[in-house]
Amino acid sequence: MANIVLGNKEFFKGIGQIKYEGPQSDNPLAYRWYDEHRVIAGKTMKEHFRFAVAYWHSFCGNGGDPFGGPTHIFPWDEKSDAVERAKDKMDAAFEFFTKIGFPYYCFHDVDVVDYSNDVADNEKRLQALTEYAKQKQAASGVKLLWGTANLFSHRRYMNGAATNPDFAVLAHAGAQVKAALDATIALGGENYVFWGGREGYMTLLNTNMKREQEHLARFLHMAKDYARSQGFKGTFFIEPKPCEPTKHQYDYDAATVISFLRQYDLLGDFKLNLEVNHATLAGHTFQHELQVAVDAGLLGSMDANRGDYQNGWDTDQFPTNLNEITEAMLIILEGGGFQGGGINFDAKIRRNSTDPADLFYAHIGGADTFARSLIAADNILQHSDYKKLRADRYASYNSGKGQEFEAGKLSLQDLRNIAAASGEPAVTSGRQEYIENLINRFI
Ligand code: XLS
Ligand code: NI
Ligand code: NI
Repeated sequence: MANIVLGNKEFFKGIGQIKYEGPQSDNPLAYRWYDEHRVIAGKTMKEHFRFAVAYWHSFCGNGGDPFGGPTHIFPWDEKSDAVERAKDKMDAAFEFFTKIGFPYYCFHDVDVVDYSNDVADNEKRLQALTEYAKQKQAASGVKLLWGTANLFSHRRYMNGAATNPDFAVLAHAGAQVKAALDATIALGGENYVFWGGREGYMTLLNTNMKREQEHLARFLHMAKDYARSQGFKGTFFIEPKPCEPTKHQYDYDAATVISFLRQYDLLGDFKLNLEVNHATLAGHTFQHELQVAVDAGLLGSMDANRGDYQNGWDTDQFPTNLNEITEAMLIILEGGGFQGGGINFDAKIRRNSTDPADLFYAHIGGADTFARSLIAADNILQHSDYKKLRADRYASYNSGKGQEFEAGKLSLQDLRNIAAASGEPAVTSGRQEYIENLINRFI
């Protein structure tokens, strides 16, 4: 990565390549834990995480909220021509990817270039930026972890996209997904994401839920068939979320999505992209969602962020909580890692974080949190009795009648006879506090 400034303009002036300096460093623009070459549990940190920058939060999200307009005024947003403006933004994006040293990025179609209401014109715009991105990828070595289409911001999608009661809207969603798939494939994108932000309802009073879900499944099959016909070999991910912006989103949580994929015969091509703050909105821990996906063999990728304990929104803050991420890394490590995906920072700096350096601090902190948690989780798995404590709780199923039960060799009558003969079972502690202390010992 010799040439850091790839365009003809430098957007993040005064900030160079972010390097690993080790835990003793007091340089806020250095990694203290994320050493991409360090090998943990047989893989480098770079391979474990496959960190990605989210185009939307980092280069489009302008700090606006429901109570006020933009606070982040971007120097790449000045030109009047949409394609020229988009190229400036892409220059800034690749400058950032290169300086932060992440191997991947992710985008929605409309993050890359503004869309009009003209399908053919939008295709041309995205193609122009796809060509530009190809050159930037080749020059920087940065790759596309996944692409997606934004089927939730435009007014036409207010009643849903693939689940819209109006077929004309569904057709527009199809046009957008086709173009986004073409771009993803042309850029060697490794995966393609569907987050159904408006695929749900605001009230059941006006909604035919069964028909809408059937339309969603049909739509996903069409997208998958088209991408495969164009040579796409990657994985499709569904990103669950329970609500926001809809009152109820059909892809509520991991378990709901898995049962949907099974019902509509999509398990062969689709896996899950889990997001921390979506899990907590669904009333689950992130660890719960990870475990559900791992147990089904469907942990594809993750969107990293965190919510806020005091409110119930998708606040998309950068992750900093070592305990939470260590518990997550335990599940990811034991589950064998991500299948095709990586860790996309679907997180945004705060409205009042207005220095260009803030975007760097945020990503550095996120990467260091994961790196430190990976080291802790690996140590817990290798040098503590964490796994044994859990396994021992089930020891009674390893032999004798317990084993016969697991093998399906007992009847309900047998259970009754065993209970009557063996009397009241001994009381056994779950030892939660002991295990919690054990985790803290390694952080
Ligand atoms: C919104 C989602 C979104 C997806 C991509 O809550 O997290 O950003 O990741 O469409
Ligand atoms: Ni989200
Ligand atoms: Ni997300």
